[in-house]
Amino acid sequence: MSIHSPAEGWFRAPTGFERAWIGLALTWCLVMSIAMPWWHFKGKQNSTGESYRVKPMEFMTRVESSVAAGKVGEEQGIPIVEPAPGGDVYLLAQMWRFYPILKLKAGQTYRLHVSSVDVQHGFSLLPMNMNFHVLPGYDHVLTITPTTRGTFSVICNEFCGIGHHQMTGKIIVE
Ligand SMILES: [Cu+2]
Repeated sequence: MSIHSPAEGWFRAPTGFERAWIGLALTWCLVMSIAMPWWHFKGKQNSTGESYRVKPMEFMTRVESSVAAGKVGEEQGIPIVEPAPGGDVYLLAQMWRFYPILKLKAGQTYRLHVSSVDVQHGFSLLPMNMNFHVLPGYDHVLTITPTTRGTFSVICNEFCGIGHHQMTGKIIVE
């Protein structure tokens, strides 16, 4: 609380550069306020927020049956799964790995289900700029259409314990 009120006529309207900067900042605030919701609907990398409750062991069962149905190979003990184009794809995050390795076809659309069986993990697809939370108890469905062929790394970007730095996965697009 101030003891004295400011003298009459203390206010001085901004002029010159100060006025220009306030104008620029205000304009940018408006641009960002419009851009954020616009990008949410327009940006193809955004999740639609489709998710379902699932018990971790139930999700594990679905992952195992997708592996049994679409296994085409193995790499360092981790199965490589080639799911039917247009179908459901399952990716499990678990301390400290992503399971299995996925082999997808460019131009085909898939429903990628991601979930965790233990703690919170992160799904970060490199070198694309895609980041999603992977939470136990939630089956997060990402509708994806790979367009670029190659091998992509999936890394966990949510600190999940001692082996966090080793938690990587792989998606192959042909
Ligand atoms: Cu992690």
